[in-house]
Amino acid sequence: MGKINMENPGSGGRMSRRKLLLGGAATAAVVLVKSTFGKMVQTSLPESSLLLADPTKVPGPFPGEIGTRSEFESLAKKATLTSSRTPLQSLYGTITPSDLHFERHHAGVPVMDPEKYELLIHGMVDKAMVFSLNDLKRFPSVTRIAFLECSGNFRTGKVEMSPQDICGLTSQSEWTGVMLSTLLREAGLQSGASWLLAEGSDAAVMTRSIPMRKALDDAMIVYAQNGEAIRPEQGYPARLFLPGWEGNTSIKWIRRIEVGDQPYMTREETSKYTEEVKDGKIRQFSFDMDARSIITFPAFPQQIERGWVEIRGIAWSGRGRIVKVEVSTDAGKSWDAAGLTGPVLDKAHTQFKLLWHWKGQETEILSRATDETGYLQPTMHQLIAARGESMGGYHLNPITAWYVKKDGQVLHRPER
Ligand SMILES: Nc1nc2c(c(=O)[nH]1)N[C@H]1C(S)=C(S)[C@@H](COP(=O)(O)O)O[C@H]1N2
Ligand SMILES: [Mo]
Repeated sequence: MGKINMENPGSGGRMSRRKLLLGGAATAAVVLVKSTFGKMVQTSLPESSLLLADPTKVPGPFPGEIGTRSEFESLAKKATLTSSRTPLQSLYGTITPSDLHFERHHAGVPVMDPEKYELLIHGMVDKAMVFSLNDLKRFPSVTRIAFLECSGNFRTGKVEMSPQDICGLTSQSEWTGVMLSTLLREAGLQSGASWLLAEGSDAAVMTRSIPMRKALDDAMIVYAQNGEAIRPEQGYPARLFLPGWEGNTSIKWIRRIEVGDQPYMTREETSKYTEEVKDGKIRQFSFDMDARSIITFPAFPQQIERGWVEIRGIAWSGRGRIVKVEVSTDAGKSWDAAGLTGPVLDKAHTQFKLLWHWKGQETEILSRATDETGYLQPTMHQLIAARGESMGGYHLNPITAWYVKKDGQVLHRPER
């Protein structure tokens, strides 16, 4: 058992004190509690004897050095070897807690020493330059809230699928960094410079070609996420961030930018991240993430009760602001405009809500988003009609329906 440091009980004292209170033996407990709606429900409590005491009689733990999530909340990213997904159905508002930001790595997360970090900018520039992390932080900083989404963010096929399973490869953060245009101005662009190559320092040495138009518009080199240094999983100590563009182009652990006059045709933009459209044609450099929405409540695995239900969800577009989200509670026969929670930001997850009085009927609920360009989120049927049956797995943003059973159970309705 550790010692309690009375000079600074917050440091290391916390767990020790808890252990003291527990006397070493923690017991799980099952108790009956009255729910808000008057029903008695059985709840099993986590292994913490602090709960067994009357919280008004026994002081709780000292302040700690790092905050914790309630023991009653079980939030988790669903992880495979190559990606992990944000639990959209368990979140409120639009900011993704940093430890729940989705992850997609092609060769794992490198360990990067911020002291040794360097970003090289060379090629068609007046002078090649190397920036340390500290150099990047000395430039005027920019902070913006925006989503980041993988272009492979769509799965379907089973009824037991949550928003996390269907489209958990999108997350939103407040990003801070320096505009890429600031760094390019520093290096001096030569005439004819129209593309650049961005390269990561992971084992995949991920590379993508980026048009100069985007680089000079809203591209950022970000070093902070939600108020702290960017997380290793998100590209610590610095990554490229291209608001609204397919996640793959936002090169993490960025170490090199080469300026040129044509695309570099890297592996990730020829064999991958290119989709079949129609008649043997393929679409390359399909950067923009199309407008999309999903109802995150009610959704699988939630269950609803009769009466008022606040339908909630998120909508987003890589082309600008969301201007409208419509919700149908009768399987698409009629649509109602949902309320948008402001401020409605450019290229950002936007929350929508609609009050619904559910009388216990079996039905389907759906949402569809419209962005400021007038683009309306399509059905799967429309996507297939436009691109053909053999379209690949990228840039799929179909309207997602939830099937509400008579008993209030909510299931995914796979696209037909
Ligand atoms: N260096 C590097 N950058 C990368 C990747 C990678 O594997 N290596 N994955 C890309 C892909 S496919 C996506 S969707 C996003 C994921 O970013 P995140 O893990 O921060 O959510 O990073 C992109 N940038
Ligand atoms: Mo991705």
